[in-house]
Amino acid sequence: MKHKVLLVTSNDHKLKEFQAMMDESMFELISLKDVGYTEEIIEDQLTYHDQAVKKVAALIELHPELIIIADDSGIEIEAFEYGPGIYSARFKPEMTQHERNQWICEQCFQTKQSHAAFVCAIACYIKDQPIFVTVNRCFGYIANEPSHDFGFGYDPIFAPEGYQETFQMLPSSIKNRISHRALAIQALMHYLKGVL
Ligand code: ITT
Repeated sequence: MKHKVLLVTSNDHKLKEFQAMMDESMFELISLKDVGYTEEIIEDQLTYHDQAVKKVAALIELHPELIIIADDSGIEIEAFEYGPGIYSARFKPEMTQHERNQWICEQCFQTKQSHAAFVCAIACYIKDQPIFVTVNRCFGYIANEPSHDFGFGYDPIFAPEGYQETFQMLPSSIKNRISHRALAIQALMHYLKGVL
């Protein structure tokens, strides 16, 4: 029998990546839409860890029998003293994602401070277990210019260590093997297979 896993996210790109990386033979991934949850979960925590736990905790009382997971992620960039980090979803809100990406590239190029890391925390609730959390980083650098004006968030400007191409240009099979989220999902799978 497959275990139902509720993913607490309103980000369709994240949902797609989880769908591609979770072991389908063991788990059936369901989304907030599937359980009809539409409330906004305020992002006011100071760490990826605590924010991921907060997202999971918002759903526990409603669905105590489900496995519940959430992702809190962001990008850390040398030119911004390793911000915006936990504020990545709300960084420079007056700009479109494309303008923001272009501007970040310019700042990194001008200051020659282009080291960066993508970060992903995943929290997981299973009834009668302590909440599991893993926080993983994928290191790399900011490209001199965005690879395209579309894609998932900061993917058009981040190239992982050892690659010339950005995550947006690389095949998803590579991103899904080496990314911050891939590393966190690998740790999650290890935990789930051990505890179930
Ligand atoms: P949920 O909270 O509903 O899951 P969100 O988009 O608000 O969705 P976060 O608060 O975790 O998610 O914000 C993380 C932001 O960092 C996200 O909106 C993207 O802009 C960026 N981000 C995280 N992972 C990324 C990835 O793999 N590729 C590109 N951008 C990413």
